[in-house]
Amino acid sequence: MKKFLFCVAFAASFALLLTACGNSGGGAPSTSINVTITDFAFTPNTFTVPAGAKISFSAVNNGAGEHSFVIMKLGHDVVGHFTSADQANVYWEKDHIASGQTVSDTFTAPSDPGTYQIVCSVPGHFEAGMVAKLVVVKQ
Ligand SMILES: [Cu+2]
Repeated sequence: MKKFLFCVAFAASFALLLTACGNSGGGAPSTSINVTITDFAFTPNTFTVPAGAKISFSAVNNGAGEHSFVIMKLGHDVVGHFTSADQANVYWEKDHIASGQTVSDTFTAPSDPGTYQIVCSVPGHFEAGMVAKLVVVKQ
């Protein structure tokens, strides 16, 4: 019986994992980012883009509060809290995305391949788990 329960739990977590992977957007590089923002998450939470490409960005805020989408420079990950020092190391951001708002913009993907941290800079939101990844790959 114990073994059976373990198998059920394993299958359930595997299904969750598959779902997460399907939603991750972490596969082939794309020149568009379409993100749904909620309190307190980015969905998907991994975006793969080609280095140096022009990226179309679209975000909808389905949360109750204001949020932001902030890409940090390579090697400048936020630790603990988003601070004014972090603000100086922002690669690109779309901030003041109000509740219920849909915003569109464009930006040029970084030319250096690597994994860039994405955060929400509203106080307390990074701490609440609003973190994602921008994976930049060579074209
Ligand atoms: Cu936020």
